[in-house]
Amino acid sequence: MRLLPLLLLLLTGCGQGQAPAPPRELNLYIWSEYLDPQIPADFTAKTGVKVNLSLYESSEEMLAKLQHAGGTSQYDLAVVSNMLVPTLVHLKLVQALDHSRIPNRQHLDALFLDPAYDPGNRHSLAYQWGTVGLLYNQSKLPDLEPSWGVLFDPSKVRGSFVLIDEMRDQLGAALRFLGHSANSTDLDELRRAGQLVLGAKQNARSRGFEGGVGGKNKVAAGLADLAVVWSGDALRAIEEDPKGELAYLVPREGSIVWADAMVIPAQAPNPGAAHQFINYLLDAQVGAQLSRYTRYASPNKAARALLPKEDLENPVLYPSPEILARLEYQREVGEAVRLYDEVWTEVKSR
Ligand code: N2P
Repeated sequence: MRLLPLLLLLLTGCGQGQAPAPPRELNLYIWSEYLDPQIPADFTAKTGVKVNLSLYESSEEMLAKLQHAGGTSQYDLAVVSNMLVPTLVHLKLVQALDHSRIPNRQHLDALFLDPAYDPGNRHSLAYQWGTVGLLYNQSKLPDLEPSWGVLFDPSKVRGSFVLIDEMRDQLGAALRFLGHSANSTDLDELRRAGQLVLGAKQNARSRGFEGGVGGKNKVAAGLADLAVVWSGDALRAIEEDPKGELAYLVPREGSIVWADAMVIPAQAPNPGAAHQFINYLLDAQVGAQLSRYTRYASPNKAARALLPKEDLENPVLYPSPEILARLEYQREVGEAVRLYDEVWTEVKSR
């Protein structure tokens, strides 16, 4: 046998007696209620790659999982807050993307191409974006003041409330209430923000911290009157509420606009399938289907062109210029993350 055919045979794995290729699987690590189950089902039907979902409820939980020994070899793809991308790169927890396998990345908005948090999109591509705000029951709190004071100023607290178990978002809300940046790196500002969150936690009306969709579920079930939540989860609760009593607001002191990104963990067992699924999610149709389900804003302009007008005009999904002016884009804070960790641990442990 000549060398070339032999090589081909070895490379393509079609030799006689060769074991059949193992079934291809994709392990996806993602926030809960953040993917239309029909999307992985269609992807499997199309490609034969089975998608297994592992869910998480907070960035702290996700980071701990990836940092744990062997953590990065458990998943092929993760959807994470984009402000954490520099940290994940720095800690070598993610691998560079092969852009040649993701032609659909061209559908992303210019805003999400070559972003400051990941120059050249070397390690990440955008998934969805949204805001941090308050989901509340209008019949229980008819004239709710649009202020973070309803959590942090005891004289303004009206109903029972749930805090969000996400360090940067919850401390960010307190920082904004104090008139500071949600990206503050000032120890005194952070300490004061921590004291406010601790005060809220210890308030008799507090129903504690919930990660992910927990706060939204408590308000939807009538177990709390308001909760710090993300816009898409809020909108899903509002749209699913049979009584039409729920509403979402962005407090007047301002809040956070965040975005999530897709990354491939460093030791992903099947990076090929991960690239394939990223490209699939960035398809215009699939991207539109994704945002129709999650009720978050799409960073994909080709997908947005397919979304209904009511969605594009819904200020919970796409904040009006007036609301946008009060929002601050969440950024990585470098070394100061230690201060956040310290203050947060203090708040959570007391
Ligand atoms: C969806 C979670 C949204 C992620 N349930 C917030 N970064």
